[in-house]
Amino acid sequence: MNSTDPENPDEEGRTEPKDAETLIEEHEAQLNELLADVEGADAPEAESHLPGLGSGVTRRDVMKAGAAVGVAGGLAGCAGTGAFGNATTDTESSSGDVPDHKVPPGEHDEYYGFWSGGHGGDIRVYGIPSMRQLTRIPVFNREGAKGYGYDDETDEMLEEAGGYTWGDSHHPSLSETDGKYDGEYIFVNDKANGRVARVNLTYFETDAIVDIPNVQSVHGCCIQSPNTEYVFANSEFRTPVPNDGRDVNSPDEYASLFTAIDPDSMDVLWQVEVDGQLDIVDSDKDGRWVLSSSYNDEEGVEVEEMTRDDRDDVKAFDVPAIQELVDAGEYEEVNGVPVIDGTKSSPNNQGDNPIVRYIPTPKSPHCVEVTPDGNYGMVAGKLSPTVSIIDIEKLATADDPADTIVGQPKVGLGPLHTTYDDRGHAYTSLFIDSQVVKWDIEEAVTADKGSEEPILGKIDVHYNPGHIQAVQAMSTEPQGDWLVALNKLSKDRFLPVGPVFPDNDQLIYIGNDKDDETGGMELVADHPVYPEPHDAIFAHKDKIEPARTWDPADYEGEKEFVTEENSRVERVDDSTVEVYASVKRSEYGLRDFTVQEGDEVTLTITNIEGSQDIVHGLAIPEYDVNLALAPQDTRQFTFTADEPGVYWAYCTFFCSALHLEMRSRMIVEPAD
Ligand code: CUK
Ligand code: CUA
Repeated sequence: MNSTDPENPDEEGRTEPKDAETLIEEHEAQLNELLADVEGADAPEAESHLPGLGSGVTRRDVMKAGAAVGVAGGLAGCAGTGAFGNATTDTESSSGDVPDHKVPPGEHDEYYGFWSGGHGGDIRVYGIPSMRQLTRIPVFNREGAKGYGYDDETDEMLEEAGGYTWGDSHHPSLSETDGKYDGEYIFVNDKANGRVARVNLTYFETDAIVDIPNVQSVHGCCIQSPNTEYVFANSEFRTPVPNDGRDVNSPDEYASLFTAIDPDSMDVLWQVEVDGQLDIVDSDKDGRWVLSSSYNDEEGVEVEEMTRDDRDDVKAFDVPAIQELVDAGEYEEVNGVPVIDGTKSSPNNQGDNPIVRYIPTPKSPHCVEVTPDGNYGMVAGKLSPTVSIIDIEKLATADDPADTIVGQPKVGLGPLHTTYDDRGHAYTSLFIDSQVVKWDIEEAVTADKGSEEPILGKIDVHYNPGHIQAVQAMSTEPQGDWLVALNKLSKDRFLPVGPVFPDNDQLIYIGNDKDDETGGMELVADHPVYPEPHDAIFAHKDKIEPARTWDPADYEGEKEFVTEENSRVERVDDSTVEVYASVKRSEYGLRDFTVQEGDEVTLTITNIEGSQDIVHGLAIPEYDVNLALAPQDTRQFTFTADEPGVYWAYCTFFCSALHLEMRSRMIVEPAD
């Protein structure tokens, strides 16, 4: 429907497809209509060509929507148009040196970076500043290379968490102790199926997934600072609660829920129903307030309704007050979960101490990120060119929630996400302008709302950044040297690879404060990325202590550690066989094993090697068996031997000069 011209249907009622140019124009017109302006700010003339792309390439080609609105800073290197004029001088200017981001062979990066994989469903681990990919941790996705989702344990975990074949991971959050990353866990949401997973950072492996009742889509996800007492998850899509067929045609009755999860048991503790919608979430640094951004407080079901109003409410949840109500039994139970009424008219929100404060914020904002000192929550305007600064201390005292907004700098078009250095600066991604803007937080609090005074500089990125993240900015220990812009589009920056382009993560050095057009920010590297990470979180290498081999004590009582001596076949009954085998370079504890056609076979395999980096696999062709066994690890695989014959079990990791010879023979004897 959308791609045809409704004016000119042919004789069969079909219409001509619109050409590409028309589609772009329509998209721009739609955006321009929605983009809110800040009073008194003049829009500069839009540039019609982009630098570096050649004269044939127009702004439209890189989807810089908003021609009529103008582009703050212009496009030609963003220098000197005066659109953000009045750039203030930072007095802490340093020498201007940028350290080498290339890490020499054999040396290590200074930081770990954990990227969400988007609808790839995984977490990707990078070294910063080299941007080398170190590994990937499958989370919501099955992954042959790590045998994840194949062995009984991970297969059952995925099945019990709904049995979906994929997930959409957006927001990784590192566990904290005293506001500092403690290197224990990453928690991450699944936007696609309303789940939250926990990744164990000792083994770099997903160890729990909770399928959250009463919600459809979990977008925002964060831990509670400073001590990870809860994990919070926001349902983005409003649905009937419970979504069992009731109220399907009454969108007024749909709801969004704020969910609290116990990080140890991964049980859902309670939920809070709100008016409007919920989106991205971040915790203060004192264990009291949790802020949620929101678009679509209109409670619309179509885009025109969702973007109708000039304001949406940021919701501030008073977590201890909610916990008190739960403890006192003041809730309704839905699908086994205590659900608290946090709507505006709820008795829980009358009087001086509401459990949810609704803070009106312009316009369909995209996120909220709390400053490392815990003083402010920054809400990027998306359709408003501003960031709203919420003073967290005022949440408890302000009579009018609107009074908690203590600053609103005008930063540029399409602000989405904000991150921080260790020197009082904020950095905000500008999706439409394709820039990162650096600004001074305290100056933005003292300046008039809508002022560009706090802007220190802007740097072009390529193109359309979503999240940006600086090193350790989500903890109380920001480092202030590196920042990554996770750009959604790469356009012509890399060799073409067919119609699906890589994203482009760009590394920017932010350690220098300079009085120039970028405020000292310097672009140092482009990095093509498989689609489609949304966010990343970085920790100093000293914060993470991965194991080099498994500790069998960690699975004692659950799985047998199989030695060479006790490798064996045990018949349990007429149709059940247990096979136990060790594995080492270059042999399995059993050179062959025999089962009967129709048997249910459980393999228990232990890698008895003690040396780090010696991983073995066990694959059985035509039986879809795929185990990956790190040193000292034991895995199980259960299957039915329903096809008689000879099957060569082999090792999938090239582990020694006799790797190819490293086999075992499974003989399935035919039933009579
Ligand atoms: S959302 Cu994707 S760019 Cu899921 Cu954090 Cu902003
Ligand atoms: Cu073990 Cu190859």
